[in-house]
Amino acid sequence: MAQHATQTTCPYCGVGCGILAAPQADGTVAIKGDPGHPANFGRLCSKGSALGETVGLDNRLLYPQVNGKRVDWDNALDHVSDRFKQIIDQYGSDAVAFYVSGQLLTEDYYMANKLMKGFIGSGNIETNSRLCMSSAVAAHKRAFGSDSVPCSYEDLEQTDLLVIVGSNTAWCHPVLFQRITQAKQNRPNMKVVVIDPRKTATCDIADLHLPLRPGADAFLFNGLLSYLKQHDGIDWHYLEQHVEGFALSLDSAAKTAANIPQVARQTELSEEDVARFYQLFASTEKTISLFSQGINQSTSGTDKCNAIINCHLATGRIGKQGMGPFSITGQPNAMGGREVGGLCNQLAAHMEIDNPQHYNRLSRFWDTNCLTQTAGHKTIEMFQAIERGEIKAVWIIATNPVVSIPDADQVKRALEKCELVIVSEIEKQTDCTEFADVLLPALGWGEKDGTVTNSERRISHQRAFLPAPGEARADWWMLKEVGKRMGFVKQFQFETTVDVFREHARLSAFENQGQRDFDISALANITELQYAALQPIQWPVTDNAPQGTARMFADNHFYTASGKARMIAVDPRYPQNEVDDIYPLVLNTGRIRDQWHTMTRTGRAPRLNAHISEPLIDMHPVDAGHWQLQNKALVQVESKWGRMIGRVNLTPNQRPGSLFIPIHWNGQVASQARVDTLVAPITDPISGQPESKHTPVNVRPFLPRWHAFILSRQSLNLTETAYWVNVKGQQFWRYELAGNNWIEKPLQWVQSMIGQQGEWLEFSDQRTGRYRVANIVDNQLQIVMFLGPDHHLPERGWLSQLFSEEKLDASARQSLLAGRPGPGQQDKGKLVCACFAVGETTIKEAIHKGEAKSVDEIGRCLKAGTNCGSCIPELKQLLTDYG
Ligand SMILES: Nc1nc2c(c(=O)[nH]1)N[C@H]1C(S)=C(S)[C@@H](COP(=O)(O)OP(=O)(O)OC[C@H]3O[C@@H](n4cnc5c(=O)[nH]c(N)nc54)[C@H](O)[C@@H]3O)O[C@H]1N2
Ligand SMILES: Nc1nc2c(c(=O)[nH]1)N[C@H]1C(S)=C(S)[C@@H](COP(=O)(O)OP(=O)(O)OC[C@H]3O[C@@H](n4cnc5c(=O)[nH]c(N)nc54)[C@H](O)[C@@H]3O)O[C@H]1N2
Ligand code: SF4
Ligand SMILES: [Mo]
Repeated sequence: MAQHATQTTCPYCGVGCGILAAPQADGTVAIKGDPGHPANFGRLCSKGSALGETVGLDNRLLYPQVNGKRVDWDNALDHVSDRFKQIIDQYGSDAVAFYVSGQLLTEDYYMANKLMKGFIGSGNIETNSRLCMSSAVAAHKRAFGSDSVPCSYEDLEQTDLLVIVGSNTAWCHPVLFQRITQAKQNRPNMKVVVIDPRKTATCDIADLHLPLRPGADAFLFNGLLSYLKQHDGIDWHYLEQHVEGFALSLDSAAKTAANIPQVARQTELSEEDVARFYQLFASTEKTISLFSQGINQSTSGTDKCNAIINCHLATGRIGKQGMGPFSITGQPNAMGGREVGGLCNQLAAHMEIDNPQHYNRLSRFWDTNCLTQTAGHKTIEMFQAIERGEIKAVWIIATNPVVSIPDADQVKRALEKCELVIVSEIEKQTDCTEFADVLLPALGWGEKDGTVTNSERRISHQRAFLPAPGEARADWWMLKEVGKRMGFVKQFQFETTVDVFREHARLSAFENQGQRDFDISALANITELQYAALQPIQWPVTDNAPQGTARMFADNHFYTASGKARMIAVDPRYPQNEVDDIYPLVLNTGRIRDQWHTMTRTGRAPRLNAHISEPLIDMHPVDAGHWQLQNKALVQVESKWGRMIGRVNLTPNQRPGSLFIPIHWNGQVASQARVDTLVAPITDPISGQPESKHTPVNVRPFLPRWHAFILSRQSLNLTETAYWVNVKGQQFWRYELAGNNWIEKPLQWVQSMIGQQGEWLEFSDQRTGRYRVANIVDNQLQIVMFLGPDHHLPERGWLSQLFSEEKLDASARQSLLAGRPGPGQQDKGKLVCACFAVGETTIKEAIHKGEAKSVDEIGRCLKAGTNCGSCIPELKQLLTDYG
């Protein structure tokens, strides 16, 4: 494989793993971790490992379309630029907008920002990073005068105390989690504290888990600051030399979170736990606080980030090996988006709209006289302005806002109303393309070429190894073509990605002289060959640091006017919307191990769909008792903004009083499972980031007249029933269904979908309303359906396995309509290890038999956990529960 493999990067999370990808003769792609990449050193998680299953062309958007008709590129691009010009002439430049994404390559992103801010002359470019990183960005700027992430991944391995707050690293940054786990094994004195209302897989390595009251983090960190002051934990020398604002911040902490008993009440933690955390922090010099969406996605997210950063400044724990506040980015190029100024209130290369010097400098560099003078609408406001008709055209690129923006039905209304919706996509049909007047086919991962920057500021090259399918083109190419057609020929004269990258690098260097943190001047004259061979490198990359920079602020110089960092006085607040009698539960949302965002790509990979297959509502058993909900029953969840239906999963890991629902299910794969229809469109006043982790909701059982599931070798069109979910499996499709219109003749119904050929096995019990049917052709299972009046249907695991069997044996046939394996047959149970398809039952059996007493032994006898390692926390849990 090695000689044909292309060195590239994973298109999913901000860890930014290097990948070796080798297309095979049979059309598949062999995927391996790149041993030479400093983010992963050869490791990959379950999602990265399954990339080969996602590159197929079914449902790919291959040709441009205008108003539902296929057109050629010239037509499509002329249409876009003509309509933009018309709208701008009539209503001004703020009547158009771009909504883009941290999954664009830096070159795409640079182009989008240049066109909108520099030449259309509006601030109306937003990115999904508003929903993701904007609180951290705002906090960095307040504290450091620049949006700089100080640390490196290496620091995570070298630290003595890792505080993981509002991050489920085990599932969301799995390779980094493996590196941390390994470091902890190598140095058992290293301590890990996890701060999260839920007990997550990340708690697997926690010495201390603080399941705090949702939204209470700023109380906890202000309390920590008070504690440090009271216990001689402050580095006064560092403060006096390098920090401003500390007196006010310490005051504010003392006023709002004075002592441990008070903090324990505010956070609903035990005094012992709070004290243990504070003692650990106070006594450990090498400390990192790693934070993510549990902190950022909040109406006080910026303050929460600063409350964390304050504790690092107060102790001087920044800019040194193994220490610092570490905001971890989510998307593969969230960091690159920040470099190019993708948010509506930034300029490119870490410059500011309201800084006259920056404004003037960028105008000269871009050779423009219409650089936007004002920030545009932030994401939530942008879609509200679209609904009001103020914004008349929007170009959506590499993001799926109908699924991912809070108050998602509002986004639907806005797009329905919008005069001109342009969508650049790789998929033919998404919740968003349904609203498109113009569809532009983009190159996807493996086909496109450019750079991305990961969480540790490391720029890596993402390289193409597949041909462009159909007429798909790169996102940057579409943007520059529209720019040229709008009359900016000279400024959009780019031939290749390296041209774009070079301009981006030159801009970072332009009149910089150490004033701006983002500086990759050493790459400003990069040649095509050098770009093609570019190896991963951390910015700043300058003449002084030609090999890049692992750690920022090592010289204690910050990018503020005084050169000092700032502590920010934080007045902690609870979430804006609290529970009440009508909406008594807190809805928390986030991610699961094997799906990526709105599932358009991971949903293609059967092995990623097997871990958690249905829209899931995690709930504590105490709450379930109160609302009389049974495990695995269908439940309707409702907020002031919308409702959804999913399957309840009872778990003691959940905090009583709060639900957790994943963000992934979209309207193409499930009837009513877009969780963002429920989420409140309220935002942090500073960052504009929505409060996606805290919406008051209520629950009630969803009680249709019948429940069913169908497993079918061929795909079916089943989107008519009150509840439906479809899932792609290994050689089958799975349909979860429930409805109110009774199915009178179930056999005929099934036969109307797949025909009557072959052998039909049926079981029917009129009295209980239970019905089962299976169809076998040439000794192979074609379809099986279980139907009943309630959700008590057999597990789907064993039946699913039968689709991979060449021939059904006699005992499988006999047990088919029982839905359970007969003697001599094996049910693997719920999938745990995605790489080797090892199920829970198999693992439990090995544990019972004494064959597997440790994760290593499970690996030795079943292979589970030995490839990507993403399931290791679950293996450990099984060992604890059944060992
Ligand atoms: N598998 C997978 N990995 C991904 C992604 C994916 O879609 N799937 N997406 C990527 C992206 S874009 C991002 S941004 C990252 C996100 O990565 P994370 O931020 O780690 O993921 P989330 O699950 O959104 O939320 C993290 C945790 O915050 C907790 N939380 C909720 N409320 C609070 C609170 O008040 N305080 C504290 N301390 N914690 C709270 C939640 O319970 C949750 O466990 O993941 C990236 N990685
Ligand atoms: N309630 C709640 N909502 C959330 C979150 C949460 O935690 N809770 N998290 C938020 C966060 S942190 C994020 S980052 C967002 C993510 O939300 P989105 O950005 O909306 O999610 P994706 O599914 O990644 O959307 C990317 C789209 O681009 C398409 N695509 C893929 N590659 C390319 C390409 O190369 N070019 C083009 N043009 N298109 C491409 C994909 O098919 C897909 O439709 O969700 C946010 N929404
Ligand atoms: S941790 Fe997984 S999803 Fe993230 S970059 Fe690495 S392989 Fe991709
Ligand atoms: Mo994100």
